[in-house]
Amino acid sequence: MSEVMETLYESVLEGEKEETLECVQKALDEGIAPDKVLNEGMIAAMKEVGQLFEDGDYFVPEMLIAARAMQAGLEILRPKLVASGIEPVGKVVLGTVKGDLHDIGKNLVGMMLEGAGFDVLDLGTDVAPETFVEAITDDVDIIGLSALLTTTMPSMQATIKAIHEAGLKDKVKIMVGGAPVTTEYAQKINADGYAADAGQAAALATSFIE
Ligand code: B1M
Repeated sequence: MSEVMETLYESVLEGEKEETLECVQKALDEGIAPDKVLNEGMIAAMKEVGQLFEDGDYFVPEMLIAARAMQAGLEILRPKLVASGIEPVGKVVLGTVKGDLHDIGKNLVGMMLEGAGFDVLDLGTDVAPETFVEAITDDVDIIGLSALLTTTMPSMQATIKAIHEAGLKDKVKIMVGGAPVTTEYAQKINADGYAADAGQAAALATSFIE
């Protein structure tokens, strides 16, 4: 790994926001591809943050400052990940389900969807099933549900159930994702598809429209 990528990794790991910003910019200036900066510098560091938390070496505050550093760095990457001037191909309503506050992955999914030409309405985190239902207006094609906790995966099921009960299931496609979610779980809760990462989410959404 190049020096700047190593420093980026360490900056996210240690939650050094200013240094993260500098490193992302420097890496791009050095011609390192945005997806490499993202995956090898930042996402890899967040994985280690998760491992340190699991091992009892990091606590919630450390996870939080690492997340803040990553979010800041993502804003520099945003224009590189999001294409401009494309006619919208469809509209996606996106959110992290009820009880869950993790939003970095969801935000990345949103950026990649925008990059693929979708209009994205981001409802944020801790989104109740009825809020998703209310957001399904005539122009909405896809609902994207994100969950990072095993304890909030049932909120995905509750949301899909609420969409069914509102008589809107045939109107929209529903895709789900997030670290603990699997294809099997997606099938079990009657989602239309599962994506393992933000790139796959954009490809899946495009396949729904085609
Ligand atoms: Co939390 N946390 N956290 N956390 N946190 C995890 C998820 C955990 C795995 C850490 C661990 O123990 N190793 C663990 C969950 C265990 C479990 O349920 N199995 C955990 C826990 C336990 C908790 C708390 C309960 C801790 C506590 O309070 N005791 C608490 C819960 C709060 C709540 O939500 N109610 C909590 C809190 C937090 C912070 C707030 C401090 C912070 C979040 C800040 C934020 O998001 N703004 C945080 C963080 C940062 C993490 C880790 C370290 C990193 C998550 C992340 O951003 N990853 C995480 C450990 C880990 O994941 N290894 C952890 C980077 C991101 C790019 O990846 O989100 O997976 P990810 O998104 C990917 C894919 O999953 C996919 O695409 C994305 C991009 O490729 N994807 C989709 C995501 N959504 C998708 C939707 C799609 C398609 C694909 O379609 C719609």
